[in-house]
Amino acid sequence: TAEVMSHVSVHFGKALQECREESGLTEEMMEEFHHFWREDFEVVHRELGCAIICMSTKLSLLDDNTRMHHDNMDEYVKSFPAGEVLSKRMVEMIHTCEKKYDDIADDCERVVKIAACFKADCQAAGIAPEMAMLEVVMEKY
Ligand code: M21
Repeated sequence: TAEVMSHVSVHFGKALQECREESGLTEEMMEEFHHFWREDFEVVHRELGCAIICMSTKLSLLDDNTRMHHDNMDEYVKSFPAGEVLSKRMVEMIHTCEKKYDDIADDCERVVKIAACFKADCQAAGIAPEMAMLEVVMEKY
């Protein structure tokens, strides 16, 4: 499942190039998207939230309220090898985090909190991809 997560992350991360400028996410804040999973990377910058919104929008993963589009996210994850073992769980995990921060009005601020919550929950569940896994998968996309 960490393996599937690494495919999703690497593919999703490709969209960062197109979203750097409009999100204001500098290389200093985040060099490459897969660094998201590094143990020492802190998911804190509001700009990272803006970038995730921009990237998710390009992949049609958000609804009009800037919340996850459940069906599209499920289909997106299923489009990767063995994606069906992760899709439902991932939608649930993200939704659990969304509910925790639903009162934050600023979309970028809310989404970076959701992303940090999602990362922590993945680590706790043992399904966070390891850096070595990500490096290997990066060669495939
Ligand atoms: C998609 C693969 C890896 C990624 C990391 C960031 C995931 C953050 C989830 C937030 C989704 C947006 C929720 C909006 O309410």
